[in-house]
Order: sequence, then C-alpha cells, then structure tokens
Amino acid sequence: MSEEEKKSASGNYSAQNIQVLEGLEAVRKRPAMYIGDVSEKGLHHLVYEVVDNSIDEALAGYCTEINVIINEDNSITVKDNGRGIPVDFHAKEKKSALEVVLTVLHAGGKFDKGTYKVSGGLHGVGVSCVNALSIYLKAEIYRNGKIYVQEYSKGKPYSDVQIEGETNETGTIVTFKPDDTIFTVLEYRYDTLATRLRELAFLNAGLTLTLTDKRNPREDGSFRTERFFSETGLEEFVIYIDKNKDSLIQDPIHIITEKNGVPIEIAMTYNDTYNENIFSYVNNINTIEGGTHLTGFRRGLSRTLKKYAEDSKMLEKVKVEISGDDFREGLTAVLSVKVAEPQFEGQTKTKLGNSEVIGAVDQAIGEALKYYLEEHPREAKLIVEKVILAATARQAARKAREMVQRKSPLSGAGLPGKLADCSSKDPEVSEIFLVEGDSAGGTAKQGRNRIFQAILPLRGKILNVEKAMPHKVLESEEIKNIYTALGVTIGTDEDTKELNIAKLRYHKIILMTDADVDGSHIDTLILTFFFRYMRVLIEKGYVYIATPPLYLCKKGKVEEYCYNEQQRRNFIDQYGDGNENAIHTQRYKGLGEMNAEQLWHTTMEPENRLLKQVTIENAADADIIFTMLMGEEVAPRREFIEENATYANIDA
Ligand code: 0RA
Repeated sequence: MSEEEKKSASGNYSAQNIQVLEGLEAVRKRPAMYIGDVSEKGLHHLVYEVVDNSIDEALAGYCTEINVIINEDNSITVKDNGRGIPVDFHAKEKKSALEVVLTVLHAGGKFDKGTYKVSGGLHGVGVSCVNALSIYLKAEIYRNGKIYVQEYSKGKPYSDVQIEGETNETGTIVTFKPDDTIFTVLEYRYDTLATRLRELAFLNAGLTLTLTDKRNPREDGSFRTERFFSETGLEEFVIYIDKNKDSLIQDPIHIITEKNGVPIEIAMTYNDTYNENIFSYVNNINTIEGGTHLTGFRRGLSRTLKKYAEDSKMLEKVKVEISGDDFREGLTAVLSVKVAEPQFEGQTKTKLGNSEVIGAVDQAIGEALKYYLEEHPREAKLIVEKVILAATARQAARKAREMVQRKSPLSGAGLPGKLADCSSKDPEVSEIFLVEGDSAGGTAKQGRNRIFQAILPLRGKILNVEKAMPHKVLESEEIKNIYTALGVTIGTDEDTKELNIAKLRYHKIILMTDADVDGSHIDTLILTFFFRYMRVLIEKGYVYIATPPLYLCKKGKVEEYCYNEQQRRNFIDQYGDGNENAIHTQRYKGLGEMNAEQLWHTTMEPENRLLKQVTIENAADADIIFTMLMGEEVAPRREFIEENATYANIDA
C-alpha cells in the first residue's frame, strides 16, 4: 500500500490526497454553467455552496454549529466549528491544502475519501467556484492552535497563508463578496436564505444553523437574527408543513434506517385534504423532479398498505379498484436519502437516477411501515379507510369525466365557447389571458393582438380546490373551461400528468384581474388550482400575473401610468414639486375602467406591460401558504394576510 493509500484508508487527511482537476478561469468565463445563473438564484447559490462544505463537516461528525451572516455590504460570512480546512503543504501543487480547496474545482470534499461525503450543492462545484466569482474572499482557519488567514480576489490569492494569531478553538470562517461584474443581482434576500437554512436544520437533526442580517440594525443596535435547530429532524419538518392542517394520526410515522449502504430517513402523516405532498431530498438537495428514491417510496407504500388492508380483511366489501394514487391522498411526507455517487438527471438535474436506490427505499419503507401498522391498529384503520374513500371518489370522478366527454364530443378542438382564441398555433409564442369578469373580458378581446393573444373570461371566483373533492374540481364549469382552453386534460394517474403538458396550447398563461382584494383572491384561487392540479405549469415558468396600472397621473400635457405608490410619488415629485394637488390623478379601481386601447397599452402590450412570473421557490413553503390561504382555518389566514403582501414565497 502506498503512503497515500494508507492515509486514505485510515481516514487521516493528507494533502497528497488532493487531485488537481480544473482551473478557475473557466468558471469566470461561463459562470452560469457552474452555478445555474448569475441573477438572484446564482447569487444565493454561492451561500449554499459554502454552507454545504460546513454541512459535510457536520455529517462527518465534527461540526455542531454553522453561522451565516449577511454583512452590511451584502458580503456573506459563513462560520463553522468544525476541524478547520487543512492548511498543510500540498507537494504536487506546491501550495497549501487550503489554497487547493479554494482554487481547484471539485477539490473540496472529493479528496477526503475516508470520510463519508455526500453533501455538496446542487451543482456540487465547491467553494473554489465561489472564490472565482467573488471580488473578495477571506478564509480564516482555526486549527493546530493557530489562526491562519488567506485573502483572494476573483480566485487569485493576495499572498500565501498567513498566521495571524493563536487560538484554542477550531473551525472555518469564509467571507466573500460576489463580483458585481458577474452578478446582475447583488442584494441577498433574508427570507430566501432563512428558508434554506430552516430546511437544512430539519434535514440534519441536531445541527444548529443561525442567520444574522447586519444590513439594517434596529433602533437599539441589534440585528435581525434567527436560530434553526431541529431535535427530531424530518418528523418536525412534516409537522411544520402540515401545521395548518388536521392530521388523521396523532404523530407522524418516522423512519430512520440504512439499506445497502444507503442512509434513508422518512417522515409521513395523513391529513384530511385530498392532496399528495411528498418532498424528497438526496444529499440535502430537494429533488423536485423526483427519481428512483421516490419510486421506491411509492412502491413500498402501496404494496405495504395494500397487503395490510387485504390481510385485515378491510377490502372484502370494497368493489372499486385501488390505484397507487389512492394510497397517497392526504399524504404529507418527506423523504431524505444520502447517496455516495448520485446521478442527477432531468431538465433541472434534480431527478435521482441511481437504480439501486429503488429497492433500498422500497424495502426500508416496507419493513418499517408493516411494523408501524401492526403496532398501531387504530391509526392503520384510519389510513386504510381514507385510502378506500379516495378510491371510491376516484371511481366517481372517472364516471363523471366519461359522462362529460360523451356529452361534448371533441368537435374541432373542443374548445370552450367563451374562449377568444389566437390565430397562432405555436404554443411558444401564444399567450392566454384569464380575465376576471365578462366585461373586462370583452374589453381585452377588443384590445388584444389576436395573432398571439387569446382571451378567456372567467365568471368571478372559481371553485376553491383546497376544499373540494377531486371529482368536484374536474366537474366545475369554470375549471373545465380553463383546462380545455389550455389544451390539457387533468389526468389522475402519473403518466397523464407528464404527457399532458405536451398538448399545452400556450406557454404564457396570464392572470389578469382587478388590482383589489377580490382580484387577488381570484389570482390565489387560480394559482391554488394550478399548484394542486397542474404544478408543472408553474414549475416550467408558464404562469404569469398581469399588473394593470393603479393610477394615471397628469400634469399639463405629461401623462404617466403608475403601477405602484412609489411611481406615483416620483411623478408628484418630478412634475408637481412634491405637491400632490398640482397633479391630476385618475385612480383605476378595476380593469373595467380602462377602454380597450388603454388596457392593451398598459397591461397587455409586450413592450410596456409588467408581467410577474409565478415561481415556486420552495414547494414546502408554497404548500403551507396555499393551505393557509385557502383552507378552513381562518385565524392563520388573517394573520398571514395582515403580515405579508399577497404572495410571500410564491414570488409572484
Ligand atoms: C477535509 C479534511 C478536514 C477538514 C475539512 C475537509 C473541512 C472542510 C471545510 C469546509 C468548510 N468547513 C470545513 N471544515 C473542515 C480535516 C481532516 C483532519 O483534521 O484530519
């Protein structure tokens, strides 16, 4: 065994274990290739990349606390109490291990084979990538009784590692300021970072993460700060997600196990809604597109519940066929696996491809759930009864759908009568406006560009899908109009959900409602429907909200549409010397107050309009918000609406 192998095998770190892979120029040349994009997402991704290194240290068992600070200048400091990045000399590279970690792509983590490294950001590029994209980076290492410091700019060190003092602590502090010649957005969002750190706390029970914002000190000089810590991990995560829902069972089912070398953690509960909500993670990364771990979970869940129901003779009188979906109605679950060499596939590289994981998760959930059901007959009965009810309702929905289809054979495209379609048949350029009310719908029809803009007027409020049984949703006239106009059918099984989108007739679906409470309620109702029944539309970025102007401000011959209070103030300052009375202000209460030309010009014309794209930054949080906004419980809803603007994490 060579010296190098000996050290790897014994788990001891040696600078020789580090291999040189790639330079940093590539990162600066094509940053998006490494961190996704150079706007808000990429900017925040830098933080996650650094935090992930500290998480690895925590997973290895050496770090219990990670502190993230947003500094006054929007630079970020990440501090951990791990062993500290090694600083010893790396013979082949002729530099310190620290410098290798900070300047060689993929060096961090990959070289320490003795330990189990599974964390690593979505792009898994490491801290060197952050270094390359920072106008300034400073690493402070507490290790061997000393404080080592090295500073960089754009990935280039100012000097070798310096010793700056003595210490009896260990740990790593990385401070970086993103390069403003690379990033188009430079301001960090507290809530975005807080959401991710909270998620990481749930995913890594026992680890403390803190976030401090030093940008706006309070009157007394203190800073906004939060501590994220979870004692029981995913169990608390599931409780957090379902906090506004009524649970079927008292405590979540919580499984922590390992199968074929794959650590698996699952927490799940059932609530009284009709939604399936499974959040899955691989190495702390949210696998939005699912993958083999999710497949294994579904298989194991269906098989085990079915077997239990059969063995306990609960299915004897049941006439309907039970489908996979029925086992997941009202299910909220979080699944987290750690895979040593994950293969990520799919459009956003968030789909796990490792086939060996299917069996591992299937077996894990199978064994643990079988045991749970036997030990908890009362809960088991409630769950099975819920499954049977779901199957019965699904059968009713299928019949209703067949009836509808027989009644209205798909003549032509079978489009709703109220739809004023566009002439283009190319979904890429086609837009559909879902407009509040027939009257505004009429104006929009006159004002639109009929080549690529279709109009579908909606009669007031659509059904609240959060409270309705699935078959009632599919039967609702307004909802039927929406999905037939879009050209998709809402299937109930997996396959159709995926295929559907291929027939989508418009790649911009624009909600156009009044800028008032009713309008925003309608937006929320439609978004809830999309979120629950056609989430891909939102995930693909096809859903938008139009913003009609709030005011038309006039001074002499100058006229300006103002879309918010700030713009109106600016107009008053500029043309009325700050005197409100010098300005003529027309307030628009609704779309109906504009004529066709005005509506086109202010709200529909691509050159002038302001479209807000609806995104799901975090599915778990979006779920909580929708449940809260649309569910039965009034108290949290009122609280939320009072505290926030309309859509907190939906980023509309
Ligand atoms: C590899 C080996 C050792 C520490 C680390 C990596 C390490 C990396 C980071 C990145 C952020 N915080 C970190 N903390 C530790 C040390 C191995 C040893 O001491 O034997």
